[in-house]
Amino acid sequence: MRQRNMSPVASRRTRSRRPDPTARTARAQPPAPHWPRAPRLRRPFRAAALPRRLCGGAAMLRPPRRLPRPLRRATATVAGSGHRLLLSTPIFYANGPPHIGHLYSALLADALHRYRGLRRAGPGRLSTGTDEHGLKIQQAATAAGTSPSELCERASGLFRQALTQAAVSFTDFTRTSEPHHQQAVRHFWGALQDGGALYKGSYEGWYCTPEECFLPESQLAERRDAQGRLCRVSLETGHQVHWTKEENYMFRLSAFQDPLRNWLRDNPRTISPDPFYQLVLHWLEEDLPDLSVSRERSRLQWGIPVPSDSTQTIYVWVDALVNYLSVVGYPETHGEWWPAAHHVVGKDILKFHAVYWPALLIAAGLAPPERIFVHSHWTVHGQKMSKSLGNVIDPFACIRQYTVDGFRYFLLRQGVPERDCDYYDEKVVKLVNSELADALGGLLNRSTALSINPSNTYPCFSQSCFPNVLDYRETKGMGRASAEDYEFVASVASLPLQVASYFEGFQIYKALECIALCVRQTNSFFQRHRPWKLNRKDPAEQLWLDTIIHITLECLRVYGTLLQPVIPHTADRLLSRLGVEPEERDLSSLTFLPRYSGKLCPFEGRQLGPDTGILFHRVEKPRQQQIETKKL
Ligand code: ME8
Repeated sequence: MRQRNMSPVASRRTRSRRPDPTARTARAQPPAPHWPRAPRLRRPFRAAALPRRLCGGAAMLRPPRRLPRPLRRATATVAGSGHRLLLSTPIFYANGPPHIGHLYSALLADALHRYRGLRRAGPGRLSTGTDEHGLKIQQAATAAGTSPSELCERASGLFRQALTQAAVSFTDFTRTSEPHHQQAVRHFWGALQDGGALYKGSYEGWYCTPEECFLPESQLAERRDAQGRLCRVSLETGHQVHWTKEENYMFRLSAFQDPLRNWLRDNPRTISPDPFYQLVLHWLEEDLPDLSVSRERSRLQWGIPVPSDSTQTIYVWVDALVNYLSVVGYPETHGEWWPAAHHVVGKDILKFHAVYWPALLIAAGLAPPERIFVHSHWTVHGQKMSKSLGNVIDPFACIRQYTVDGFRYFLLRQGVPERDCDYYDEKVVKLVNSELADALGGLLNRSTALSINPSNTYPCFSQSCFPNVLDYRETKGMGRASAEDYEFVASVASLPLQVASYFEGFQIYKALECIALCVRQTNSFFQRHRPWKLNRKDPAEQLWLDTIIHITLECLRVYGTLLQPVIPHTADRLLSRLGVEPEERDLSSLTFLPRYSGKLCPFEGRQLGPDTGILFHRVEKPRQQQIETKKL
């Protein structure tokens, strides 16, 4: 994993403390077991506790003067019912076109944002954008024979277009070249300076331009370049590094080691999944050198000048991170949103978000973000995606080939945040065809076929066929449902809570896995009872037939509702076919099979929506392997 670091200018020994495993969130008991074998549930989201001390252990260096009072407010603005929440994607470097890795980050954030909408959890924003300053962009523009601003204009447009085509429901798109963002960065710099968190120092180290950071010796290797000369490269990415020596402004990062540790120990769910939380704690056990936060303007012109020192340009990472504040109106109106922010980031930029960003925020008198969701990377046929290998996968081509929903489903169902995932076309075709076209589409098709449901209505559920029992092993002689049927409806009944718990823990792929399993079980249920063989003229058979279809449509309603954050268009078609009105599609309307417990079912007897044909068409592999087609 790429561990970016700054200069070894100031470092100090730290005490080694292991995290207290008992501090983890306790698990709550499940609700009353109305259905047999309900799964155990996680406790709902808990308010973040306050950091115990703000600048503990910072005695060696001058700690920031201004105390971060808003930290105390952090507890009051937690995401939950009725609260505001800012969800964010990283802002993407505008030095090249988007690829599926970028899209994956954005889709994860989009699914969380849409899911929150389903919960009617309160006002929410989804921010994204482009990171347009820095040496990397400056050099890319020179190489392309264009100006940085023109390059950024084109790249930013492509990112916006890719996200829009992929149905990412972003509410804000920040370009760091925009005046309002630059104003926010200048203000933020002023807050750091006022708080005593900056000093000017001579600085030297190995700089990696593609990663826009300095790397310590431990993260370097030696390699021969094209001319056979020995050169230093980043161990992780293989990019060449260059020795850089200049006068820079330094940020007293080392003064924040204890505050950061305390913040994370007190808020163990801040970073998900857990292995990344452990990794950050581990980083905080090691030396935390101060951070160079400016570059000489003579080397880097494409960036925001340091206020009151026109010989220096603000470090691109400080500039970029402040997008999370500028988007919510910093320095004027951010208090309405901040710190209710959840950042989705790739593992490559975890240190920037979980160490540097919170430290910068505290130093500027603000609270750290509430949560950081981390994901791993997509590789292609086992290799890292890179322009030089020519294996970059173009999201535009994938959407064309597999449809928006097909490709969204693939990335979110197959992407596992904890580990890298490998992309190849056969995998997309197989997954999307089996789970969306065959299993889900087939189920809708079979259960709404005119041959078994000629009235095209949501039929009635009969309790005499499927009696409400406390223990299904005692149903002998009662009704027509088997033990397997009881187990199956129990698993569908528990699905919304399982999905909620997986979304909460940033395991969207697991939520989709559970849904896919239930869809398979519903197909088996339908197949097992062969409703097409039942004699509609026999009133008893008709009751059972109606009950089978009712249960199947209820299952489909649950799947359609829960799949909205991932496959919004297909879910919309599915719910429309079932006659579910737009206002009946949120989670509060998701009581599964209410008639089983003797409650009213608003859908019973209702006319189904019009048949608009196949729910999801099978997809095919492209003739040639997908390679990047969009160019800047
Ligand atoms: O790092 N697989 O921008 P970026 C999965 N501008 N996700 C990937 C990926 C891959 N192969 N490659 C990239 C930057 N990503 C900075 C961010 S935020 C204040 C500044 C995802 O364009 C991953 O989330 O290099 C990565 O962090 C993000 O794209 C942005 O990458």
